[in-house]
Amino acid sequence: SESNGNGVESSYVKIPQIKFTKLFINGEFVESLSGKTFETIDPRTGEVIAKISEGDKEDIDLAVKAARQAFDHGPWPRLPGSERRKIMLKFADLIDENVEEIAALDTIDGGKLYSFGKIVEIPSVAENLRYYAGAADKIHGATLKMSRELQAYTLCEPIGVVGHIIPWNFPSQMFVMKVGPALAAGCTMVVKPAEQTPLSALYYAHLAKLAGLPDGVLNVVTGYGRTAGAAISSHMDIDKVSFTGSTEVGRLVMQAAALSNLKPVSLELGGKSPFIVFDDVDVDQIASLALQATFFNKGEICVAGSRVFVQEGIYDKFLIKLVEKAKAWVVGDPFDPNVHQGPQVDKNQYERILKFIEIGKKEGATLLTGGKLSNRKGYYIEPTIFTDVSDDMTIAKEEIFGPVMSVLKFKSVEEVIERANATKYGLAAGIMTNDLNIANRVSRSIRAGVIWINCYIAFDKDLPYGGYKMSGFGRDMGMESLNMYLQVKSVATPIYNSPW
Ligand code: TXE
Repeated sequence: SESNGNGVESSYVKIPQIKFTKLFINGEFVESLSGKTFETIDPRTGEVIAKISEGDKEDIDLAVKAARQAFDHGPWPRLPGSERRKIMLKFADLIDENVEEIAALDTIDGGKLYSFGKIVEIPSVAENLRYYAGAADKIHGATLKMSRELQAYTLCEPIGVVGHIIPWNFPSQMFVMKVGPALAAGCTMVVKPAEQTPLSALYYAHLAKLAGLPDGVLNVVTGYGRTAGAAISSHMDIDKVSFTGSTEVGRLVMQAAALSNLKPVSLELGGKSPFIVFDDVDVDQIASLALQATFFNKGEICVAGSRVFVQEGIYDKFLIKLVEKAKAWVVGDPFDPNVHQGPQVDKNQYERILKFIEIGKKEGATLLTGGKLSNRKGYYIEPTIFTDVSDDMTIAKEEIFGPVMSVLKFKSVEEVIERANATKYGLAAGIMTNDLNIANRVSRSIRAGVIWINCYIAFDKDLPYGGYKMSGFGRDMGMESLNMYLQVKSVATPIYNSPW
């Protein structure tokens, strides 16, 4: 087994040295002003990986000053889009050249599957960046012929200094899906990664500098939410905040924005998405998809399809398949290529999930499989399936953010639409059927930002996603997300003696 010299080991891959542990402000890695650090933990063992600089309000102030200077006087927003594109493409190439190291960082920091990171996730991070690089020179306003006497055009201008507050479940994807469009738009920014997973964000800052990004354009301040995060949402000199995280904190962010400079916010928050299975499906295939929908990334995904509604005609058959497949779902070291599920991100989340499982049992749901800890060190939980769940039980209502599925039986299309919508959230929904009309009808009836028909967690750089209801507002990914970092200016001029 290989160690990083700090006690972090794996028998499958070489663990990289941790090269970046300080704040990245104005193009330099610097200690926090207080000199304080926090520990980032390997959830496979609970051991400390590294001590990371703990940024607070005064570090955010410095980072904002750098970003402000880079926006108000620096070259970045003024460059032709094609010049921004060039630097972003270089940044993407550097990500590709370091895929294994980045994937390993997210695995030790967040317990994420290494092979998925290496083969799918990190390469797609580079691709997402290229997608927005390609947009950088195609940002246009419109020409308006308003009347005989007035002509106008619109300019799409970068919104200014952006604050990105990101969560720990997809440290790399979240980073690029916020930073990519903001860079293309010509914004400058301060990123606060989640305290659980700061390693890859600092690594990206280093690569951005290597790619030639001017100083001050991208700043990364690691630290806690209630200090560094809160300083971003209440900052008077930040022009927009983009937040992904819990609904509870989303509310705080919006409140702080309102009470400070009324900066616009976009919020991507929690979910409790329905995964609806109609009688006509291939039971074996859709049971596998249901497992992915709930247990992918250990259930730590905002769009998890954790309310599995199954139509009564196939209900019994479907349950048997689900349990059979859940028992074959391998929990273990996320570096092991045969493992399906690694440890939960940290002790807090782990205990929170176990508490939900206890509540499920207490409220009378039947635990079909899982529910116990796997007997290894670290924050591992087995894939857990509950039946006899009623819509008003806690486990059917609250986002668990762990590998816990509730299976619910339904009879008719009308009934399942009503029950699927009976939630405060509206992030995603899955509709499994071969009946085109049912698929179309249900897609239009569900109040959620993403509908997947006969697939689930099917993301693409070109597919915008975001919430309805208390899952938030604004759209990440796709060209939609570019609009969050632009503002429209109208310029009007009179025309004298216009011929027409
Ligand atoms: O989230 P937080 P937590 C949900 C999920 C999970 C629960 C709690 O249900 O179990 O939230 O997770 C920063 N001002 N999601 O507590 O606190 C924080 O430092 C400004 C869903 O980890 O919302 C981190 O960078 N920022 C979700 C980010 O907010 C603050 C992904 C998210 O952390 C802050 C994560 C404050 N006062 C959790 N307090 C999704 N939608 O995918 C914290 N932060």
